[in-house]
This record gives sequence, structure tokens and C-alpha cells, in this order.
Amino acid sequence: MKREWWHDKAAYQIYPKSFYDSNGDGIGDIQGIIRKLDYIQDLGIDILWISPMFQSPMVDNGYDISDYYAIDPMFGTMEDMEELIAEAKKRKISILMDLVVNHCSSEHKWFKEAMRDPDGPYGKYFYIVDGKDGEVPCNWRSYFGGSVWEKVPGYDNKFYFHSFAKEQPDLNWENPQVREEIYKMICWWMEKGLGGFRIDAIMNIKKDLTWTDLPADGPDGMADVYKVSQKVDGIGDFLMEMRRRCFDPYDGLAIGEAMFLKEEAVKHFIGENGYFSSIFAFEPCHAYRKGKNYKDYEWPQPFEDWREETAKNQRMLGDAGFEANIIENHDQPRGSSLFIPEEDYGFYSVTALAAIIVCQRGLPFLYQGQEIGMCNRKWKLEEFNDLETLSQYEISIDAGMKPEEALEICSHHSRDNARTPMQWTHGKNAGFSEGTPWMPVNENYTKINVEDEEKEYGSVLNYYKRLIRFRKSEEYKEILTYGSYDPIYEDADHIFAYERKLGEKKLALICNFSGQPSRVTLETEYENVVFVNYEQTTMQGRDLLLKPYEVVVLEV
Ligand code: TEU
Ligand code: CA
Repeated sequence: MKREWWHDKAAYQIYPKSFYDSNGDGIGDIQGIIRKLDYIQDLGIDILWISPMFQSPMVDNGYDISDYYAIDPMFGTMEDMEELIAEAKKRKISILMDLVVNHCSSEHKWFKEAMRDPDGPYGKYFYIVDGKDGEVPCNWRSYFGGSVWEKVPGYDNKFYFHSFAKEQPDLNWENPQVREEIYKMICWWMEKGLGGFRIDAIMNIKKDLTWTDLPADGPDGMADVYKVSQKVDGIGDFLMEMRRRCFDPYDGLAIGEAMFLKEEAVKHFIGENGYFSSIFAFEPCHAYRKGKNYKDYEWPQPFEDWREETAKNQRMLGDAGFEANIIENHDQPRGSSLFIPEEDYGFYSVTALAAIIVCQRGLPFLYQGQEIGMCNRKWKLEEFNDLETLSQYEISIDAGMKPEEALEICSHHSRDNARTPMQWTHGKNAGFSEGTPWMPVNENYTKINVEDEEKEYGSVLNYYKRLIRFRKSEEYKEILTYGSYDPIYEDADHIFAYERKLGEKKLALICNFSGQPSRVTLETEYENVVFVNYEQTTMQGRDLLLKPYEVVVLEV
């Protein structure tokens, strides 16, 4: 396999609104990120993905971009952005921005022009379709609820298409001019010295242009748009063109938000000749999603499904390339709350989860706050900010749930859980802002925060630092990056275990992911214990006696 600069690195996602506020307006900003670069470097991070900071009306917190060439004043200026790239570079950190090009904002000049003259050149930048006698062209439901169609103002029978909110009109990738505009913009940013992009919602860019009704899958008579948009052939041509034009020339890292891939398709998506450098490993992380809506999700994450999906994903990738391994991001609950069934999870369970994910094959990708053990909070309905959560609340109520039940489900699954301010200190507003934070701070900041955890050897934060150092150490870097991944003890109850092998070298990670003690009879003789989360490892002959949430990495 051809070696790439990013293969043996560790990555971290920043949700900028909630990371660090440098000027007291209650919103995180670019200068705030710059001030925390030393912290990020100290954690062992080499690659930073920052969620969108482009000019935006913020209907979907920046995932609705009205000018791709401008930084939103909420976050700072273009000079701030250039300073951030330069300061990061000094610390050998590469910046990835978020590429949101399935859609733009309804405030983008292209869209405004398209609405003014739907039959003119900018009309072709979007999907503007005639309805059926004033009714929508077909019955597809958008991701955030309601029809994918919205009337073009002033016209009785013209509609524009939006996969997400109506303020996020989909761009027409079939139009070569649109693709040119997108590629030009990506290259413009790459020229500024970015390391690459994370590519948003990209599986939606190829449409079924027949706009045919689907059998209804809900009482509203509609059917989910993703059932069509992610099944259409031909997406590869667009993606390969984008790679060749925008990423290859800069040796850029492109990480796709690609989901629901079939086994045969994976090899086309990643690796040396894939459309992307890497994609996120959503299947293991989303094992709890048993349907489309929050009300169909399991809580907590079902252990066996998670273990199985991990093994499947790792096997599917084989030699094709590397996935980006996550337990959380800005679109789902906090990993510790989701994955750990115990109400009162502490150091051991959180670090067990950390070790399982960081030692896998693939790029370890942390989300801000994960490294200190941040978790979900309890919400009141009026505190939710996220449009997806509000639509999911309605869906639960419409399905006949009591308000308390619907609120509990939304409290578990709301994306807002991931968007509460980063907990820097045990002081006012968790040290996030001098002003009033745009989002409530999780009340547990007096216990879970960077300042206190930095001082304590046995904190989650210091464990993460040692873990990342282990992953990148001279001695184990090679095997942890390029070694094969083989699940072991797959039938053992609540044991998450796998081997990494490279040449003569072999490591095994064995974790008891439960609150009860457990025993594993080892089939291999190991010589060294190389990484742990308890002070002592107990062996009885061939039996490894594991304490609750104990994880060990053994070496042959
Ligand atoms: O998400 C794309 C996507 O498919 C979402 O439906 C996602 O699965 C859902 O939010 C999970 O709860 C991306 C971004 O990550 C998300 O924040 C944006 O809202 C969305 O695109 C639209 O740009
Ligand atoms: Ca600010």
C-alpha cells in the first residue's frame, strides 16, 4: 500500500461555536481556536477538522453556506483564518475545513438569482421542477422532515428541491458549471494551505431525476429521500473528478461523510484510487440506529451489534485503505453516554471505550470534549436549539408518545448534547466564555473539565494523552497503523477483543466492556503487557481475570 502523510496521525474535530469564545459574545471563534492550539498539540493531535465557519445565516449552524469565500463574522475574519492555518502549521497540525456542497444556503447569491429568474442560468444551478397542477412533483420527505419540495415564490407550479431544510437548496451537480464553481472554490482554499476537507452529506449529490413517487413509509404519505438519493448510480464520476481536480494536486486529505456503502463499493470509495482518502466508520458507531427516527433508536448502544459491525467494517476494508474511526461527532449523543450502559460511568469505562477505538486500524478521530469524558445533559424542551431535534420531537409525538417520553428520547439522542460548550475550567461558564454561552453548559463541568484533569495523573484527559502517545510511539506506530485487524473471542460475553499483526509482531487488545468482572482464557502466550487502564493486570495460569471495564494490550 502506498504510504500517505496522514496514515499514522491522530485527528480531532472542532465544533467552533462551542469550542472557545475569545471575545465574550458567547460564541466560540477562530481566535479561540488559536489560543487552544497548544492544548491540541499537547494532546497529540496532527489533524484538525473544523465544522463550517463560512458566511451563513446559521439555520443549520453553518451547514447552510451563503458565501464559500467568506468567514462568518461570528467566527472572525479571513485574516484570522489565515493566522489559524499558519499557527497550526507551526505546530505541525493540518487543518481540514468542512465542504458543504450538496447544498448551499437559500441566502446564497446563486439561489437568490435562481428565484428571481428560475428559467435563467442560475435556475440550472439548482433542481427547479414543475409540479403536478400546483402539487409537489413527488412524495419524498427531507432529512429534517416535511417535503423535499418548496414552491418557487411567485410561481404556482414550480418547485425547488432540498434534501435537508428548505433553507438548504440542493446544488445541481449535473450542471458542469456548478461543478466548475465548486472545484474552483476548493482549490482556492487548498491554495491557502489547508490540509484538506471533510466532505459533508456527499452521498446525496446524485439524484434520481425521474422524481418518481415512492410507497409511503409514514402517515404523512411521504417516503424518506435517502432511500433514493443514496442508491443512484453514477456518483463515482463526480467524486473522481473532484478528487483529481481538487485534492490530488495538493496531496490533500479528503474524508467523506459516506454512509450505507455496500461491500463491493467500499474499494471504490477509499484508498489509493478511491474517491476519497478516507471515510468515517459510521456503521459501528450507528449500530443503535434501528430505524430512521430517534424513536426507533436503541439506548444505549447494543454491545454485540457494535462489536459485530466493527468486525464487519474492518474486514470490508481489508487492504483497501483506512476508515476514520469515531465514537461521536456533532450529529449524535456523547459517546460515553451512548456506549456505556452504566448510569454512573467513570474513569474505567470511558478509558476502555477510548482504547478500543484508538487502537483499531484506521485514523483515530476524536470529537471535542471526548478526551475529557464529556457526556449528555438533561434537557428541557425549550432548551433545544437543533432543528433535527425539534422535528424528531414532533415525529415522536405524532407516533403517539407521551410528551415526557418524547422528551426523554430527544434528551438521549439530540445533536445538542454534542454542541454544549467545551468544559475548560471549573469556573464561570466552564471557562468557555466571559459572556452568556449560546448553548447551556453541561452542569457537570465542576467535575469534568480540562483544568482539573490536566493536574491529575489518573484523569481521562491524561489517559487519552498516553493512549495517543502509545499509538504514535516509535515502537508501536507501525503495527498500530499498518497491522491487520482480526477480532478474537467474538463469542465471549461483553468482551471486545482484537489482534493487530504485522510481520512477526503481534498485539492483542482485550477489554471487558461490562460492569461485572470477567475471565478470558488466552489462546496465545503473550510476553508483555504494553497498555492498560488499571494499575494491575491479574493472570491465573492462562486465565486473564478482568475487572469491570478493564482493558489490556498484550504483546507477543
Ligand atoms: O449530515 C448529513 C446527514 O446525513 C444527517 O442526516 C446526519 O446523518 C444526521 O444529522 C444525524 O443525526 C451533515 C452534517 O454533519 C449535519 O450536521 C448537517 O445538518 C447536514 O449534513 C446538512 O448539511
Ligand atoms: Ca466569540
